[in-house]
Amino acid sequence: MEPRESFPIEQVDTRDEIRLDEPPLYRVLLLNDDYTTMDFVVEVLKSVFHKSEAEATRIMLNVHQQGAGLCGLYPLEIAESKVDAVDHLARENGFPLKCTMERD
Ligand code: TYC
Repeated sequence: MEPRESFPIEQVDTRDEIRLDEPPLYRVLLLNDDYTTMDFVVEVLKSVFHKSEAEATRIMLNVHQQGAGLCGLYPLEIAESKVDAVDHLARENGFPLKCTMERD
């Protein structure tokens, strides 16, 4: 191991930083389909992801056009609960809407 130079008090050595205090984040994505109504997707984005009407509409249209779209970045358990909430709402309302998550 190379000895390290010392740093003045106001500087921080971040060369080997291990972010113990920051949990990994997960991207929660909505997937497009041909049957779920646009209004329902906007309602889901507002109620589950706390988006404004304008932002929810923007995300919904992006998913509709691109096939999938980002709803947000969350720690594991919050991401899982969002995916579950979308699943339950979709089933309850008879829509095939799918929501997935992946490590950021
Ligand atoms: N493609 C759907 C329609 O034309 C709308 C839609 C948008 C569905 C986003 C799912 O995640 C979705 N009614």
